[in-house]
Parts: sequence; C-alpha cells; structure tokens
Amino acid sequence: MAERSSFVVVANRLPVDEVIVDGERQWRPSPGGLVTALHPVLTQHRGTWIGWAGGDGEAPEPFELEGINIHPVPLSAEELERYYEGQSNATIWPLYHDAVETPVYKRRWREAYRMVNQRFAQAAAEVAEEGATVWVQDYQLQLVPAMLREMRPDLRIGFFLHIPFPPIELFMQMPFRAEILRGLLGADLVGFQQRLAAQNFVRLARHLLGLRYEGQSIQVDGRKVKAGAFPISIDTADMERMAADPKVQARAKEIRAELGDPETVILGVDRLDYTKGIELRLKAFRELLADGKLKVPDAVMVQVATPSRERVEHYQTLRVKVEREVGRINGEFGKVGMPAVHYLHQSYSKQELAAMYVAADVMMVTPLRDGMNLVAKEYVACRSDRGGALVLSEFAGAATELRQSFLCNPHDPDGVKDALLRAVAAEPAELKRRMRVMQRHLRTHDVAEWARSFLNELGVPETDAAPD
Ligand code: ADQ
Repeated sequence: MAERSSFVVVANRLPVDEVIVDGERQWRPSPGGLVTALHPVLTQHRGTWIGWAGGDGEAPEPFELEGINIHPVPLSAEELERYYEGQSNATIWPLYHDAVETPVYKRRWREAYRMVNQRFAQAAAEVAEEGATVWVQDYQLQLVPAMLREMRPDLRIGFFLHIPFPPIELFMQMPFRAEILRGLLGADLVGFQQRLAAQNFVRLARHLLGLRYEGQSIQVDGRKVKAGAFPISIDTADMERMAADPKVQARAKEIRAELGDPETVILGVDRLDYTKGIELRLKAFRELLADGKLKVPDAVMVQVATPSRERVEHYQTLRVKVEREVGRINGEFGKVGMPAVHYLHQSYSKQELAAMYVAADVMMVTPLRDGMNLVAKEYVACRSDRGGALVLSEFAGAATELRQSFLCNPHDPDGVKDALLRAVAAEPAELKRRMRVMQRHLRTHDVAEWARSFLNELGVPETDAAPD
C-alpha cells in the first residue's frame, strides 16, 4: 500500500521523465516551475504527487524521488485519445480560450474524462492522511474536487486553473456544464490567473446553479467556496542566475553571429498552439517587410515553435498554416544564406532558451488568449543588461502585471505592426526604464510567492511554501 501524506498534489502529469540507462528504466525530475515552487512544501510534509507518467497501459509502482512520493496513475491508449486529446484538448482547451478554434463535443470523450477524473480522485483519497491538504491542478481534472470530497469530506481541497476561465456565454456551450461547475465547487478554494476569471466563475455559479455569493465567496450546501486570483510566475532568481552565466552570455553572442549579426533580432517562443498568435505575428512581420519598414538582413525573426499535441487535428492544421507562412516570407524576402525567418520546430534546454532571450532585441508574445504566459516573464527576467523590448498581447494574463511592455491587441494587425515598430525604434534609455520596473515586479512576485499565497488562502498551517 502507498505511503500516506498530509500534502498531496494531483496533476495530469507527474514531474518526472523516464530515461533509459544501460537498458534499465530510471526516473529523473523534469524541470518545471510548478515542481520548483512546490518542492519545499512537498518535502516538508513527505508529500505525494499523483499524475500520469507518460506512455499507455500499466502504470509504474509508486516510488520516491528527491523526497517526494511519486504516485503514477495509468491511462490506456483509448483514454489518452478520449480524455486527454479529446475532452481536454479539443473541447475544454479551445472553449476556455475564447473558442478561437471551434470546440468539438463528443459523448464518449466526456465519459472517458469522467472515468479518468474518478481514477485520479480515488488515488488521492487513498494516499491522503486524515485532514490532509490536496491541491488539484488544471483543466484536465475539474471533476476531481467534488469526487474527492464525496469520498473524503475530511480533506482540505484546493484547485488551480492554469488557463483562462471563460465568460458565462461561452461556458454555457459545454454539454455537461453543470457537472464541471459542481466538480470545481467541491474545492474549498478555486484559484485563477486573473481576477476577471474568478468573477466569471462566481457569476456562473449563480447563473447556472442559483448559488448565492458574497464578494468572491460562494455558498454551496452549507459550505463556503472561495474563488480568487493567484497569478502564477517563474523562479525569477534562478532565471536571472542562468542568464547571467558567462556560458549563456557567450552563447547569446554566438547566436547573434550565427544570424549574421543583424541590427534587430525579433524572437518568438511558444508551444505550437493556435492560441499563441504565431500566424498573426508572422503576418505582421511579412507586412512590415513588404512596406519596407523592416529589411532583411538588418532585421531577422527567429520563431521557436515547440511540438505540441501533434495528434489533435487543430494542431496539425496550424502546423501546415505556420509552415506555409514561413515559406512564403522566406520565398519573398529571404536571400541566399539569409532567411528572413528562422523557424525551429524543436525543444530546447532552459539554458539555450535563456541564450535566445539574451540575444533577442524584441520578444514577441502575441497570444489571442493566454492564462498567463511564462515566456514573457522569462524574457524580462533574463535581461539583466536591461536591454530588449517586450511586445505583449493584452489578452495574455501577463499583461496585467507587465504594464511597461509594448502592449498590443493581437486581433488588430495594424496595432501589432505598430507595437513592433515602436519596440524596434525605442531608445535604449526608455527600454532600460521599462525593464527595470518589470524586473522589480518579478523579483517579488515569483512562483514561490504564488504557491505561498494560494496555500495561505487555503489555510494550510505551515505556509513556508519556499524558503527565501
Ligand atoms: P503554456 O501554454 O505551455 O502554459 P507558457 O506559460 O508560455 O505556456 O509556458 C511555456 C513554458 O514552456 C515556458 O516555461 C517556456 O520556457 C517553455 N518552452 C517553450 N518552448 C520551449 C522549447 N522549444 N523548449 C523548451 N522549453 C520551451 C499553460 C498556460 C499558460 C500559463 C502556464 C502556467 O497556457 O497561460 O502561463 O500554463 O500556468
């Protein structure tokens, strides 16, 4: 039987990667903001992380890694297709992102989602000690809080949604909308990236279930469910340290040289996802080249598009469109040995990404809708030289905090072009001033502070989520 814990994290993925060493399976921690932030709390409480280990079929036995109990949950190939690619990524993901792609609704996906959520809830019920705290993460597991409360009313349950929560009009499209809402209301605290999302949630509770609320607190079956905004962040100090490393600095220079030492390097770094606004960014760049406002080789663009959800149809279509646009721009404006856009459909280490951030004069983050967007924050944290300009969509959660960026409306191509040109032309003194304010903000609002404030609000007694 698995060891019991007083602090349990439930997330779709485990924070580990499988590696094969000498033909033998081993696990190593996968780097990520969430696990960095929660590591101190998890080790303090001999905590357990419940999640999927990747792969289909039987799950590995629970094991311990760096002081955390790892509790794998199995997913079959069919469940992966229905619960993960289907209901999570072809229904909920587009619906919660303003339906920028049309959500697909299928009964058998919903059934799989229910079944898998039940499995995660069951696992949490088994490993949680009497009165333990369980923190459920993200849109794949919205039914877990209520399922868990039903089995274990003694638990303190938190839920955090990493993506936006849509306005009532959109949410009402969802076929099993009341079940999802009741699922979330099983938590004691439901956290969102933005105040607006929390407001959407409490209003929805009244609209759909007739529940009363006061401020951000909803009355449900004699309980109080709190909603609130807890904007997630990055490990700022770690990112700053990494970018300041002489190896990373040297690599940044090398990248610029490899690009032909242009005057202006414009960078985009995103998962290849239709919410990220990659196409519109490329189009803005193409139009500026066509207008003669930017010229190759003085200005070049680097677009990193990390492979993502490649079996979901929306993503396959997007890849074709993006690659066609890159081909078009390079065909029209590139020269021999000098492409206008360097397109990289690859994953990179954090060090290499940091070097790219240091090398870029302008960072373009132009999602049509984004819960937060950590790339924007990473770029700012990497610029200890206080150089560089951030062009940021108003529709990214990060825009609420990074007010000194060059904000734009990604739905307005002229607005995007204008913001990009202003960023390219800005004086170094102005860029420094903007960077300084944003960096100061990120130093106090890092991912440890995010975890601490959520757990504090949830009432976890020991809230030294991460020591300073
Ligand atoms: P994502 O949609 O994945 O996250 P984002 O917040 O930008 O978006 O995080 C992406 C992360 O992946 C960044 O840390 C970035 O450095 C990394 N990354 C991107 N491309 C990479 C590459 N080629 N190689 C290696 N690493 C790469 C979801 C929500 C966001 C929310 C986060 C956290 O959609 O809105 O900010 O969760 O809550």
